[in-house]
Amino acid sequence: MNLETIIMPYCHYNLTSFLTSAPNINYLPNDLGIEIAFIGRSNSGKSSALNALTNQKKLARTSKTPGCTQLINLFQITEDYRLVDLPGYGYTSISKNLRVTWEYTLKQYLRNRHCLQGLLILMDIRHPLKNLDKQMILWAEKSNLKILVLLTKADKLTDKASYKQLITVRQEMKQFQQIIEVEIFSAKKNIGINLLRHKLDRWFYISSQLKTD
Ligand SMILES: Nc1nc2c(ncn2[C@@H]2O[C@H](COP(=O)(O)OP(=O)(O)OP(=O)(O)O)[C@@H](O)[C@H]2O)c(=O)[nH]1
Ligand SMILES: [Mg+2]
Repeated sequence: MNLETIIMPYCHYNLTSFLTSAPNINYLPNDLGIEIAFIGRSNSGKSSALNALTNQKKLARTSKTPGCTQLINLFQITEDYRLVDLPGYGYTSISKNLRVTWEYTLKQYLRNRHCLQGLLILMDIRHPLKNLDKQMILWAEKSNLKILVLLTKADKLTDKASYKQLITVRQEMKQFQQIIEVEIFSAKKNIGINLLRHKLDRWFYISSQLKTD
């Protein structure tokens, strides 16, 4: 066990509870503490990943119909640590106006929310790295956010095909400035969940240390 493992506080993700919802960034709670957000295309499995992480079936609403999450939903792990479930982007069945407005809201959120420290970018393992995914990575890099890409619904592919996609996406990440980690994930089959918990522990810990310096 290394020193970091000993001193790093462990977050009790299973104690996470709903805090509030906001239609846009003007309605968010005070910009204090530390936030980590789940972002990704509509239907990529953001809300399901949050439920798997917190080991709660119905904390965030999920649906097989894309566009299920329509508000910025905030959940608190502790008073200072929050998880944010964002509506998905790239959902073609809503009006172009609504889509553009939402994409603008996301940009504002990534750019102006100071307590936002990390972004989990979820992509369906069968359709990774669409243009809007790349756009989010570029915005996140501009705001100096920590980034982890999760290739979701890995249970839909064989192990071999999942691994092949993982290698391909890791290779494609080299086009970005920072080193971006990519992992395989499945909320359904509990793949990658402990790894995600460790990653978040680390992000919350590092961010809280930076804030107190
Ligand atoms: N097979 C499989 N299905 C999944 C997994 N994760 C999510 N799903 C399914 O994918 C659909 C969308 O999941 P959500 O978690 O609602 O996706 P979302 O990204 O929050 O969607 P929006 O809120 O609409 O943007 C649901 O039918 C889920 O049951 C997974 O790991 N494996
Ligand atoms: Mg959702």
